[in-house]
Amino acid sequence: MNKELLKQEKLQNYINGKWCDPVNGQYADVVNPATAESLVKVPLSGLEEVGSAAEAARKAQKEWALVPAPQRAEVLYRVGNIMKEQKERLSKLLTMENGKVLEEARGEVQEGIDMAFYMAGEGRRLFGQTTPAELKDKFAMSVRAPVGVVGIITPWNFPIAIATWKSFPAIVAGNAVVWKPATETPIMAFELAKIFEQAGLPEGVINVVFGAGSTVGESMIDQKNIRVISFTGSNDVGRNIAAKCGQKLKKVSLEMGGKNAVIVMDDADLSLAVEGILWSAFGTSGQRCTACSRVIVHEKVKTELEERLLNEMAGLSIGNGLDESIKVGPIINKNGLEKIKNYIEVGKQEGAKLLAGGYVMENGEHKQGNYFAPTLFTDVTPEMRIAMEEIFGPVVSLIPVKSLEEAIEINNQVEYGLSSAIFTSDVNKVFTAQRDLDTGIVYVNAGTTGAEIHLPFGGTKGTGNGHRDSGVAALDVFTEWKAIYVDFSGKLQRAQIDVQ
Ligand code: UN1
Repeated sequence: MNKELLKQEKLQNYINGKWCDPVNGQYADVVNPATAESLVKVPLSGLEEVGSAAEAARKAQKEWALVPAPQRAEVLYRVGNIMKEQKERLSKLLTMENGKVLEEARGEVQEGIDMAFYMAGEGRRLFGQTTPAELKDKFAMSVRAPVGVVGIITPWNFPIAIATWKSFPAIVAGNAVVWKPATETPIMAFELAKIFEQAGLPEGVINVVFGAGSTVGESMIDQKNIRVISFTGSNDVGRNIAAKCGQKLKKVSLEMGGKNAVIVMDDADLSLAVEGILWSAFGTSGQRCTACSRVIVHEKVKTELEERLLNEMAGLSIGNGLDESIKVGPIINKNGLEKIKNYIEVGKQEGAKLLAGGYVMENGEHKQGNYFAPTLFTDVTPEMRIAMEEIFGPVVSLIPVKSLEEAIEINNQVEYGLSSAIFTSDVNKVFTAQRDLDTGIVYVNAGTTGAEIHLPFGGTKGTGNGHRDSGVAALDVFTEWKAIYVDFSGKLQRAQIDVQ
């Protein structure tokens, strides 16, 4: 690791404002997926740290909730400014630990900066409502109250942006946080904790515990003090968290997979559609929840779209994202690579036609890292597994259709509902699609990725459990509504009874 970018050889947990080594002395290697180089060691903490973090958070939260929200927000303004100053360094570190190309890494850090300023603004809003009471000389209002201590569990594919989506609204709303980042990409978490420290966030308001889901994550669910779990990650893990939190009546917000489609109608601007598909399918090597993994194309333009896509795909440069000429970076690890490889076999066996890619790149400059060639299947039918299941890699399946109705039906028949997109020049089709596409995010004449932070982020069906990250909606996860009645009549007035 370049010492100018990161001095530490071993990361530490951040608990109650102190940096500490894991009690059990255990670590894992953090590996650059582009080069297989070991970057740093990450603690594999045990239950003890989770207990200390939850206790520190419980104590800190009491004081923090009493700090006026506009003052809490001042910390976030400082966090945003420090992130801005450090944007280039953070982006490089992000590319090194996650593999996404530098341009996208800068975009992700920017997403965090945007979130800092947006949520800092909430410090002067956090709106509740006043409403007339039904009785004379009585006042009624609702306010947002912090829930207390919140647990956040964040994934490796957006290690800083998603952390900001969850921690910033939690903090501005007066909560304290226990945070378990993904062990594949802990450097962003370590850096963000340092930024919180530098910005003057009181000790214990955020606590970072590095470790595995099966120990640290599970133990967070067991902590009595932790009242909310906000999770982004795989469907299996999310279901397990929801079941366990259900037993304990813990609030849980889940953001999971997607099987997002771009619909291309016969009246679409095909050049634009090709650009949108390339960007949303192969950007981040397809490792976004929002990545396009299906293209539902009108049969009249199918052949032309295939040709154009193949042409453009041939020009994609694949390699180490620190090199600015590279467009597609590596896959996060060998398991990810293996999963994608298996889906290629599944697709072939199901009878889909492989037009491009479909293999691990292992020669020359691709020897060291985990690279998968951008892949295009065609003549895919909606029932095939490659058209239904999340692959999380640079693999796109083309499904031909005869009409908009059929396209929408196919879009909606998967178990996920995160993002969808339509390319068309017909305004009637635009409005029909935006009404009928059953996803939490809909794009018109753009690909399936690129959500902005001030809008709600999340999806329907198997993508989540009804909550949203980002935007004002995020505050619903991290606050409880409190209804307050003030009777200034000086006498007992009974609601529903003493009304004349
Ligand atoms: C994710 O993949 O989980 O909309 C997050 C987007 C990004 C966030 C993706 N702003 O593609």
